[in-house]
Amino acid sequence: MKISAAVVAAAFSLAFSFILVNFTGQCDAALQQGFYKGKCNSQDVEAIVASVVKRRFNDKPRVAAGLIRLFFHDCFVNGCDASILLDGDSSEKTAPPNLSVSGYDVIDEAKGLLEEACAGIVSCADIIAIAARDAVQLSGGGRYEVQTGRRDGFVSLASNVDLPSPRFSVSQSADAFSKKGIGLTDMVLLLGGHTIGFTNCSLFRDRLYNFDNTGKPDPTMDPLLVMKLRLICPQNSPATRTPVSVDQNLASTFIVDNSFYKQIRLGRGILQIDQALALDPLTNNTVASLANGNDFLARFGQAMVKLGAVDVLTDSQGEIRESCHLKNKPRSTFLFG
Ligand code: HEM
Ligand SMILES: *[C@@H]1O[C@H](CO)[C@@H](O)[C@H](O)[C@H]1NC(C)=O
Ligand SMILES: *[C@@H]1O[C@H](CO)[C@@H](O)[C@H](O)[C@H]1NC(C)=O
Ligand SMILES: CC(=O)N[C@H]1CO[C@H](CO)[C@@H](O)[C@@H]1O
Repeated sequence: MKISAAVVAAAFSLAFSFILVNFTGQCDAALQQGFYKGKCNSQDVEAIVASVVKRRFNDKPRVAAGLIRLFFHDCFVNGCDASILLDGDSSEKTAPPNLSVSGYDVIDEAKGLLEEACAGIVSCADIIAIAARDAVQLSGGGRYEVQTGRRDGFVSLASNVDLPSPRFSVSQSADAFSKKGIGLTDMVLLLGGHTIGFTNCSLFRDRLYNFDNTGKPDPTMDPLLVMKLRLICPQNSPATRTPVSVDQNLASTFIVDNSFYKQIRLGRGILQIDQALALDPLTNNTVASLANGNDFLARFGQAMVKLGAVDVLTDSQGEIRESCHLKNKPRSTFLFG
Protein backbone atom coordinates (compact mmCIF):
# COMPACT_ATOMS: atom_id res chain seq x y z
CA MET A 1 0.00 0.00 0.00
CA LYS A 2 2.74 2.39 1.07
CA ILE A 3 4.68 1.75 -2.10
CA SER A 4 1.77 2.26 -4.38
CA ALA A 5 0.86 5.49 -2.57
CA ALA A 6 4.42 6.68 -3.07
CA VAL A 7 4.27 5.67 -6.71
CA VAL A 8 1.00 7.50 -7.14
CA ALA A 9 2.43 10.55 -5.38
CA ALA A 10 5.57 10.44 -7.52
CA ALA A 11 3.56 9.97 -10.67
CA PHE A 12 1.31 12.83 -9.65
CA SER A 13 4.15 15.22 -8.93
CA LEU A 14 5.89 14.17 -12.12
CA ALA A 15 2.73 14.83 -14.07
CA PHE A 16 2.26 18.10 -12.22
CA SER A 17 5.77 19.35 -12.88
CA PHE A 18 5.40 18.23 -16.48
CA ILE A 19 2.28 20.36 -16.76
CA LEU A 20 4.11 23.26 -15.12
CA VAL A 21 7.09 23.00 -17.44
CA ASN A 22 4.79 22.71 -20.37
CA PHE A 23 2.78 25.66 -19.23
CA THR A 24 5.73 27.98 -18.65
CA GLY A 25 7.18 26.70 -21.89
CA GLN A 26 4.10 27.88 -23.68
CA CYS A 27 4.16 31.20 -21.88
CA ASP A 28 7.74 31.89 -22.87
CA ALA A 29 7.09 30.84 -26.41
CA ALA A 30 4.33 33.39 -26.90
CA LEU A 31 4.89 36.89 -28.10
CA GLN A 32 3.79 39.56 -25.67
CA GLN A 33 3.30 43.29 -25.45
CA GLY A 34 6.24 45.16 -23.92
CA PHE A 35 8.64 42.19 -24.05
CA TYR A 36 11.65 44.56 -23.79
CA LYS A 37 10.45 46.44 -20.70
CA GLY A 38 13.33 46.46 -18.23
CA LYS A 39 15.63 44.58 -20.61
CA CYS A 40 17.47 47.48 -22.28
CA ASN A 41 19.33 49.38 -19.56
CA SER A 42 16.14 51.22 -18.64
CA GLN A 43 15.80 52.55 -22.15
CA ASP A 44 12.51 52.40 -24.02
CA VAL A 45 13.08 50.15 -27.04
CA GLU A 46 9.84 51.05 -28.83
CA ALA A 47 10.50 54.77 -28.32
CA ILE A 48 13.94 54.42 -29.88
CA VAL A 49 12.49 52.77 -32.99
CA ALA A 50 9.68 55.35 -33.10
CA SER A 51 12.13 58.26 -33.05
CA VAL A 52 13.91 56.91 -36.14
CA VAL A 53 10.74 56.09 -38.05
CA LYS A 54 9.25 59.49 -37.23
CA ARG A 55 12.29 61.41 -38.43
CA ARG A 56 12.46 59.40 -41.66
CA PHE A 57 8.73 59.77 -42.19
CA ASN A 58 8.81 63.54 -41.72
CA ASP A 59 11.57 63.66 -44.29
CA LYS A 60 9.84 61.29 -46.72
CA PRO A 61 6.30 60.04 -45.98
CA ARG A 62 6.78 57.38 -48.67
CA VAL A 63 8.86 55.42 -46.21
CA ALA A 64 5.70 54.32 -44.38
CA ALA A 65 4.44 52.21 -47.27
CA GLY A 66 7.87 50.63 -47.65
CA LEU A 67 7.99 49.61 -43.99
CA ILE A 68 4.47 48.16 -43.97
CA ARG A 69 5.26 46.10 -47.05
CA LEU A 70 8.61 45.02 -45.61
CA PHE A 71 6.74 43.62 -42.61
CA PHE A 72 4.30 41.71 -44.85
CA HIS A 73 7.08 40.24 -46.98
CA ASP A 74 9.15 39.25 -43.97
CA CYS A 75 6.23 37.54 -42.23
CA PHE A 76 4.94 35.75 -45.30
CA VAL A 77 8.21 34.12 -46.23
CA ASN A 78 9.62 31.89 -43.51
CA GLY A 79 7.76 33.72 -40.75
CA CYS A 80 8.43 37.08 -39.08
CA ASP A 81 12.11 36.36 -38.46
CA ALA A 82 13.87 39.17 -40.34
CA SER A 83 14.96 36.65 -42.98
CA ILE A 84 14.19 39.32 -45.57
CA LEU A 85 17.04 41.44 -44.20
CA LEU A 86 19.83 38.89 -44.67
CA ASP A 87 22.34 39.64 -47.41
CA GLY A 88 23.49 36.95 -49.79
CA ASP A 89 23.63 36.06 -53.46
CA SER A 90 20.37 34.12 -53.29
CA SER A 91 18.74 35.44 -50.13
CA GLU A 92 15.08 36.50 -49.99
CA LYS A 93 15.71 40.11 -50.83
CA THR A 94 17.18 39.14 -54.18
CA ALA A 95 13.85 37.65 -55.32
CA PRO A 96 11.87 39.65 -57.90
CA PRO A 97 8.98 40.59 -55.58
CA ASN A 98 11.45 42.48 -53.37
CA LEU A 99 11.78 45.12 -56.09
CA SER A 100 9.85 47.87 -54.46
CA VAL A 101 10.38 46.80 -50.88
CA SER A 102 12.06 49.67 -49.12
CA GLY A 103 12.79 50.73 -45.59
CA TYR A 104 15.84 48.50 -45.09
CA ASP A 105 17.90 51.58 -44.15
CA VAL A 106 15.35 52.65 -41.53
CA ILE A 107 15.67 49.26 -39.84
CA ASP A 108 19.48 49.54 -39.97
CA GLU A 109 19.44 52.94 -38.33
CA ALA A 110 17.13 51.79 -35.54
CA LYS A 111 19.25 48.67 -35.00
CA GLY A 112 22.38 50.83 -34.70
CA LEU A 113 20.82 52.94 -31.95
CA LEU A 114 19.50 49.87 -30.15
CA GLU A 115 22.87 48.13 -30.19
CA GLU A 116 24.32 51.26 -28.54
CA ALA A 117 21.53 51.28 -25.95
CA CYS A 118 21.71 47.55 -25.15
CA ALA A 119 23.82 45.30 -27.34
CA GLY A 120 22.46 41.93 -28.39
CA ILE A 121 19.00 42.38 -26.89
CA VAL A 122 16.56 43.54 -29.56
CA SER A 123 15.85 41.33 -32.57
CA CYS A 124 15.70 42.68 -36.11
CA ALA A 125 12.36 40.88 -36.51
CA ASP A 126 10.88 42.93 -33.67
CA ILE A 127 12.30 46.16 -35.09
CA ILE A 128 10.44 45.45 -38.36
CA ALA A 129 7.18 44.82 -36.49
CA ILE A 130 7.55 47.96 -34.34
CA ALA A 131 8.53 50.11 -37.33
CA ALA A 132 5.52 48.87 -39.35
CA ARG A 133 3.23 49.79 -36.45
CA ASP A 134 4.81 53.24 -36.23
CA ALA A 135 4.40 53.66 -39.99
CA VAL A 136 0.68 52.88 -39.70
CA GLN A 137 0.30 55.33 -36.82
CA LEU A 138 2.21 58.13 -38.55
CA SER A 139 0.04 57.63 -41.63
CA GLY A 140 -3.10 58.30 -39.62
CA GLY A 141 -3.97 54.66 -39.06
CA GLY A 142 -4.16 54.87 -35.29
CA ARG A 143 -1.96 53.10 -32.80
CA TYR A 144 -2.16 49.43 -32.00
CA GLU A 145 -0.04 47.71 -29.36
CA VAL A 146 2.59 45.58 -31.01
CA GLN A 147 3.72 42.23 -29.64
CA THR A 148 7.43 41.53 -29.26
CA GLY A 149 9.77 38.71 -28.31
CA ARG A 150 10.62 37.47 -31.82
CA ARG A 151 14.07 36.13 -32.59
CA ASP A 152 15.98 36.33 -35.85
CA GLY A 153 16.18 33.40 -38.24
CA PHE A 154 19.09 31.76 -39.98
CA VAL A 155 17.45 30.85 -43.28
CA SER A 156 16.89 33.23 -46.17
CA LEU A 157 16.42 31.83 -49.64
CA ALA A 158 15.02 33.53 -52.71
CA SER A 159 13.65 30.12 -53.68
CA ASN A 160 11.38 30.22 -50.59
CA VAL A 161 9.71 33.41 -51.76
CA ASP A 162 6.23 32.36 -52.81
CA LEU A 163 4.27 35.53 -52.21
CA PRO A 164 0.79 35.72 -53.68
CA SER A 165 0.61 37.21 -57.16
CA PRO A 166 -1.31 40.46 -57.78
CA ARG A 167 -3.19 38.52 -60.47
CA PHE A 168 -4.48 35.89 -58.03
CA SER A 169 -8.20 35.37 -57.59
CA VAL A 170 -9.68 35.79 -54.14
CA SER A 171 -9.73 32.05 -53.53
CA GLN A 172 -6.11 31.61 -54.65
CA SER A 173 -5.10 34.42 -52.36
CA ALA A 174 -7.21 32.97 -49.54
CA ASP A 175 -5.32 29.68 -49.92
CA ALA A 176 -2.00 31.48 -49.60
CA PHE A 177 -3.14 33.29 -46.45
CA SER A 178 -4.69 30.22 -44.89
CA LYS A 179 -1.36 28.41 -45.26
CA LYS A 180 -0.05 31.08 -42.87
CA GLY A 181 -3.00 30.59 -40.51
CA ILE A 182 -4.72 33.79 -41.60
CA GLY A 183 -8.44 33.63 -42.38
CA LEU A 184 -10.52 35.32 -45.04
CA THR A 185 -11.64 38.36 -43.03
CA ASP A 186 -8.12 39.07 -41.85
CA MET A 187 -6.92 38.76 -45.43
CA VAL A 188 -9.44 41.41 -46.50
CA LEU A 189 -8.29 43.62 -43.62
CA LEU A 190 -4.60 43.15 -44.41
CA LEU A 191 -5.03 43.93 -48.08
CA GLY A 192 -6.25 47.25 -46.71
CA GLY A 193 -2.50 47.85 -46.50
CA HIS A 194 -2.96 48.95 -50.10
CA THR A 195 -4.59 52.04 -48.68
CA ILE A 196 -1.15 53.62 -49.11
CA GLY A 197 1.77 53.36 -51.49
CA PHE A 198 2.41 52.82 -55.16
CA THR A 199 2.29 50.12 -57.81
CA ASN A 200 4.43 49.70 -60.90
CA CYS A 201 2.58 49.77 -64.23
CA SER A 202 4.05 46.41 -65.15
CA LEU A 203 1.95 44.78 -62.44
CA PHE A 204 -1.43 45.76 -63.88
CA ARG A 205 -0.78 46.88 -67.49
CA ASP A 206 -2.70 43.84 -68.78
CA ARG A 207 -5.82 45.25 -67.12
CA LEU A 208 -5.56 48.40 -69.24
CA TYR A 209 -4.95 46.89 -72.67
CA ASN A 210 -5.32 43.17 -72.92
CA PHE A 211 -7.15 41.61 -70.03
CA ASP A 212 -7.20 37.80 -70.18
CA ASN A 213 -6.04 38.04 -73.79
CA THR A 214 -9.27 39.74 -74.86
CA GLY A 215 -7.48 42.71 -76.41
CA LYS A 216 -9.71 44.86 -74.18
CA PRO A 217 -9.39 46.39 -70.73
CA ASP A 218 -10.60 44.62 -67.62
CA PRO A 219 -14.37 45.22 -67.64
CA THR A 220 -14.39 45.49 -63.85
CA MET A 221 -12.23 48.64 -63.95
CA ASP A 222 -13.97 52.02 -64.05
CA PRO A 223 -13.56 53.13 -67.73
CA LEU A 224 -12.51 56.62 -66.66
CA LEU A 225 -9.77 55.11 -64.58
CA VAL A 226 -8.68 52.97 -67.53
CA MET A 227 -8.28 56.15 -69.60
CA LYS A 228 -6.40 57.93 -66.86
CA LEU A 229 -4.04 55.03 -66.21
CA ARG A 230 -3.36 54.50 -69.93
CA LEU A 231 -1.84 57.97 -70.01
CA ILE A 232 0.51 57.11 -67.18
CA CYS A 233 1.26 53.56 -68.32
CA PRO A 234 1.72 53.41 -72.13
CA GLN A 235 1.17 50.04 -73.74
CA ASN A 236 4.59 49.60 -75.25
CA SER A 237 7.08 51.20 -72.96
CA PRO A 238 10.61 50.03 -73.64
CA ALA A 239 11.89 47.64 -71.00
CA THR A 240 14.78 49.94 -70.30
CA ARG A 241 12.55 52.84 -69.40
CA THR A 242 12.34 53.78 -65.74
CA PRO A 243 9.35 51.92 -64.33
CA VAL A 244 6.41 54.21 -63.77
CA SER A 245 4.22 53.76 -60.76
CA VAL A 246 0.76 54.96 -59.78
CA ASP A 247 -1.01 55.56 -56.49
CA GLN A 248 -2.50 52.36 -55.17
CA ASN A 249 -5.34 54.25 -53.61
CA LEU A 250 -6.40 57.23 -55.67
CA ALA A 251 -8.36 58.69 -52.76
CA SER A 252 -5.50 59.03 -50.26
CA THR A 253 -2.06 57.79 -51.21
CA PHE A 254 -0.41 58.56 -47.90
CA ILE A 255 -3.20 58.01 -45.42
CA VAL A 256 -4.14 54.71 -43.79
CA ASP A 257 -7.93 54.76 -43.80
CA ASN A 258 -10.89 52.80 -45.21
CA SER A 259 -11.04 54.74 -48.49
CA PHE A 260 -9.36 51.76 -50.19
CA TYR A 261 -12.56 49.75 -49.71
CA LYS A 262 -14.71 52.61 -51.02
CA GLN A 263 -12.50 52.88 -54.09
CA ILE A 264 -12.59 49.20 -54.97
CA ARG A 265 -16.40 49.26 -54.63
CA LEU A 266 -16.35 51.93 -57.35
CA GLY A 267 -14.21 49.81 -59.72
CA ARG A 268 -11.10 51.76 -58.86
CA GLY A 269 -8.86 48.98 -57.64
CA ILE A 270 -5.45 49.08 -59.31
CA LEU A 271 -4.26 45.53 -58.78
CA GLN A 272 -6.48 42.70 -59.95
CA ILE A 273 -6.59 41.11 -56.50
CA ASP A 274 -7.68 44.40 -54.92
CA GLN A 275 -10.56 44.76 -57.36
CA ALA A 276 -11.53 41.12 -56.93
CA LEU A 277 -12.06 41.60 -53.18
CA ALA A 278 -14.99 43.93 -53.86
CA LEU A 279 -16.63 41.59 -56.37
CA ASP A 280 -16.06 38.05 -55.18
CA PRO A 281 -18.97 36.71 -53.11
CA LEU A 282 -16.38 35.35 -50.65
CA THR A 283 -15.32 38.86 -49.63
CA ASN A 284 -17.74 41.44 -51.04
CA ASN A 285 -19.80 41.74 -47.86
CA THR A 286 -16.74 42.28 -45.67
CA VAL A 287 -15.54 44.93 -48.12
CA ALA A 288 -18.92 46.67 -48.03
CA SER A 289 -19.01 46.73 -44.24
CA LEU A 290 -15.44 48.07 -44.01
CA ALA A 291 -16.24 50.74 -46.59
CA ASN A 292 -19.37 51.84 -44.76
CA GLY A 293 -18.32 51.30 -41.16
CA ASN A 294 -15.91 53.08 -38.88
CA ASP A 295 -14.10 50.10 -37.41
CA PHE A 296 -11.44 49.58 -40.09
CA LEU A 297 -8.53 51.11 -38.20
CA ALA A 298 -9.06 49.11 -35.02
CA ARG A 299 -9.54 45.89 -36.98
CA PHE A 300 -6.57 46.55 -39.26
CA GLY A 301 -4.33 46.91 -36.20
CA GLN A 302 -5.51 43.57 -34.85
CA ALA A 303 -4.93 41.92 -38.22
CA MET A 304 -1.39 43.33 -38.30
CA VAL A 305 -0.79 41.78 -34.85
CA LYS A 306 -1.91 38.41 -36.25
CA LEU A 307 0.33 38.79 -39.28
CA GLY A 308 3.15 39.54 -36.85
CA ALA A 309 2.70 36.18 -35.16
CA VAL A 310 3.13 34.04 -38.29
CA ASP A 311 5.76 31.33 -37.75
CA VAL A 312 7.78 33.34 -35.26
CA LEU A 313 10.91 32.14 -33.48
CA THR A 314 10.92 32.76 -29.72
CA ASP A 315 12.81 31.73 -26.58
CA SER A 316 15.98 29.88 -27.45
CA GLN A 317 15.12 29.55 -31.14
CA GLY A 318 17.05 31.61 -33.68
CA GLU A 319 19.29 34.38 -32.38
CA ILE A 320 19.51 38.12 -31.82
CA ARG A 321 21.55 39.32 -34.78
CA GLU A 322 24.31 41.84 -34.18
CA SER A 323 23.76 43.22 -37.68
CA CYS A 324 20.42 42.78 -39.39
CA HIS A 325 22.28 41.98 -42.63
CA LEU A 326 24.22 38.97 -41.35
CA LYS A 327 23.90 35.90 -39.21
CA ASN A 328 26.12 36.10 -36.14
CA LYS A 329 29.51 34.45 -36.44
CA PRO A 330 29.81 31.21 -34.51
CA ARG A 331 31.54 31.92 -31.19
CA SER A 332 35.08 30.59 -30.99
CA THR A 333 35.45 27.83 -28.43
CA PHE A 334 39.06 28.94 -27.79
CA LEU A 335 37.68 31.85 -25.80
CA PHE A 336 36.56 29.42 -23.14
CA GLY A 337 39.10 26.68 -23.47
C1 HEM B 1 -2.54 38.90 -51.92
C2 HEM B 1 -1.72 39.64 -51.22
C3 HEM B 1 -0.91 40.78 -51.79
C4 HEM B 1 -0.49 41.01 -53.05
C5 HEM B 1 -0.71 40.14 -54.28
C6 HEM B 1 0.22 42.25 -53.05
C7 HEM B 1 0.81 42.82 -54.15
C8 HEM B 1 1.42 44.06 -54.17
C9 HEM B 1 2.03 44.64 -55.34
C10 HEM B 1 2.12 43.97 -56.71
C11 HEM B 1 2.49 45.86 -55.00
C12 HEM B 1 3.22 46.85 -55.89
C13 HEM B 1 4.70 46.55 -55.86
C14 HEM B 1 5.50 47.25 -56.92
O1 HEM B 1 5.03 48.18 -57.55
O2 HEM B 1 6.64 46.84 -57.10
C15 HEM B 1 2.19 46.05 -53.60
C16 HEM B 1 2.49 47.16 -52.87
C17 HEM B 1 2.24 47.31 -51.53
N1 HEM B 1 1.72 46.36 -50.69
FE1 HEM B 1 0.92 44.60 -51.25
N2 HEM B 1 0.22 42.77 -51.80
C18 HEM B 1 -0.47 41.90 -50.98
C19 HEM B 1 -0.70 42.04 -49.63
C20 HEM B 1 -0.23 43.08 -48.87
C21 HEM B 1 -0.34 43.16 -47.44
C22 HEM B 1 -0.95 42.09 -46.56
C23 HEM B 1 0.21 44.35 -47.06
C24 HEM B 1 0.38 44.94 -45.68
C25 HEM B 1 -0.42 44.75 -44.69
C26 HEM B 1 0.65 45.02 -48.27
C27 HEM B 1 1.21 46.26 -48.30
C28 HEM B 1 1.64 46.90 -49.45
C29 HEM B 1 2.11 48.27 -49.47
C30 HEM B 1 2.13 49.24 -48.29
C31 HEM B 1 2.50 48.53 -50.78
C32 HEM B 1 3.08 49.84 -51.34
C33 HEM B 1 4.58 49.80 -51.29
C34 HEM B 1 5.24 51.10 -51.66
O3 HEM B 1 4.59 52.01 -52.13
O4 HEM B 1 6.47 51.17 -51.45
N3 HEM B 1 0.39 44.21 -49.34
N4 HEM B 1 1.54 44.93 -53.12
C1 LIG C 1 8.95 49.88 -59.40
O1 LIG C 1 10.06 49.10 -59.69
C2 LIG C 1 11.31 49.74 -59.54
C3 LIG C 1 12.37 48.75 -59.89
O2 LIG C 1 12.07 48.05 -61.03
C4 LIG C 1 11.49 50.22 -58.13
O3 LIG C 1 12.69 50.97 -58.03
C5 LIG C 1 10.32 51.08 -57.70
O4 LIG C 1 10.45 51.35 -56.34
C6 LIG C 1 9.02 50.33 -57.98
N1 LIG C 1 7.86 51.13 -57.69
C7 LIG C 1 7.28 51.22 -56.54
C8 LIG C 1 5.99 51.88 -56.47
O5 LIG C 1 7.72 50.81 -55.53
C1 LIG D 1 -22.17 39.99 -52.57
O1 LIG D 1 -22.36 39.04 -53.58
C2 LIG D 1 -23.55 38.28 -53.46
C3 LIG D 1 -23.54 37.22 -54.52
O2 LIG D 1 -23.26 37.74 -55.76
C4 LIG D 1 -24.74 39.22 -53.56
O3 LIG D 1 -25.94 38.51 -53.40
C5 LIG D 1 -24.62 40.29 -52.48
O4 LIG D 1 -25.66 41.24 -52.60
C6 LIG D 1 -23.29 41.00 -52.56
N1 LIG D 1 -23.14 41.90 -51.45
C7 LIG D 1 -22.91 43.19 -51.61
C8 LIG D 1 -22.76 44.00 -50.39
O5 LIG D 1 -22.80 43.72 -52.71
C1 LIG E 1 17.49 45.23 -51.87
C2 LIG E 1 17.75 44.14 -52.83
O1 LIG E 1 18.46 43.22 -52.54
N1 LIG E 1 17.11 44.24 -53.99
C3 LIG E 1 17.19 43.21 -55.01
C4 LIG E 1 15.81 42.77 -55.45
O2 LIG E 1 15.85 41.85 -56.49
C5 LIG E 1 16.53 42.26 -57.64
C6 LIG E 1 16.49 41.12 -58.63
O3 LIG E 1 15.22 40.59 -58.74
C7 LIG E 1 17.97 42.66 -57.30
O4 LIG E 1 18.61 43.17 -58.45
C8 LIG E 1 17.97 43.72 -56.20
O5 LIG E 1 19.28 44.03 -55.81
